[in-house]
Amino acid sequence: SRTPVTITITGAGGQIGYATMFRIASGAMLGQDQPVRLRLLEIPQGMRGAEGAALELTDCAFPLLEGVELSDDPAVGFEGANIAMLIGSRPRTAGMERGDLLAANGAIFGPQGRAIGERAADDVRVIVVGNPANTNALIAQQHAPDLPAERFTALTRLDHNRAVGLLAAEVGASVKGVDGITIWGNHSATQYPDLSHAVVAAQPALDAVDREWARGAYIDRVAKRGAEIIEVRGGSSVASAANAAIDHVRDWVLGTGDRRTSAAVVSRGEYGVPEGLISSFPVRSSGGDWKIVEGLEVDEFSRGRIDASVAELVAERDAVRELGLI
Ligand code: NAX
Repeated sequence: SRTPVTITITGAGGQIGYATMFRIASGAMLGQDQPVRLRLLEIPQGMRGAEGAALELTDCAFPLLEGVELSDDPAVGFEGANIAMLIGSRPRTAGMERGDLLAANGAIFGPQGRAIGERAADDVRVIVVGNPANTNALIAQQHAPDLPAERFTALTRLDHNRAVGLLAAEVGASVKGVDGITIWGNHSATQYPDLSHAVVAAQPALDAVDREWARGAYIDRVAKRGAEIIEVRGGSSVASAANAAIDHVRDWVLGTGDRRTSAAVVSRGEYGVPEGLISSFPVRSSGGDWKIVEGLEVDEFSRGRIDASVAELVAERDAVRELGLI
């Protein structure tokens, strides 16, 4: 039988952590023939929640689950990790300045990145979900200089899946017939969901929908979907966020085939995005590596939207540099 894969989940006592671990243990992420070991990493205040979830994991008697360990010490939690899902963070709360937010997250993602660099398995793959996700991923990556930078990614798959779902609904088509959407830039309100190269129901998306909608209301709806969920549901996106994180890791490890998706990965200068930034791009995965899809035509409208979101990432990077966090 196959060697178990070790998966570390931070923020395991929180909502998204809870919604993620049962699906991983059931085989939804790495497949029905792949045993898994879970490491649940929390801070002391979150340990009871993680302990409770671990009791429920026992009660599911998942055949693929080879073990569950809990810790509030990153050096223990990342030991031997093949996959690290960094969900716990310090999100922005009312009245918080950007500098405070970045400093609080630097104190989390710096030490976690260092622990990953020192303790995790050589093949470790990291996905950051906790916001501000792109910049938190950059901070972690900068603290693990011995690992290839490409192993650090951030989640924009939720934005991507939202963009797919909303396009399919607009056309009255199946999501199976949607491909070629790109989320560009930052996982924030400046993100750019781009239909320029998308297809839906076997035709170019921009022919299937009103162009003004595609480049106006649609972009706003995708970018503000998180706020819409909070307003309607009375709470933030949880199951859909967990689902997107699982999709990201599954596609990274098992491959996308010919289909395209979106992920925030390290730039080598593609599409004019400054080298080293962790920015969302059109991607495919094969052989366990994300590859940015190059050569897509970028028109003037798209150029402006991409540049605006990338400028925000540059400002976040400069701010964490000034704070001495990277
Ligand atoms: P919760 O507040 O329910 O859970 C967060 C958990 O993280 C808590 O149990 C907390 O104790 C733990 N934690 C905090 N610091 C930690 C540390 N240093 N080490 C380990 N654990 C730590 O939040 P939840 O709803 O689960 O959301 C988690 C994060 O996902 C938030 O930052 C949120 O903003 C972010 N999101 C990111 C999305 C994305 O698409 N990239 C979408 C969904 C979500 O908004």
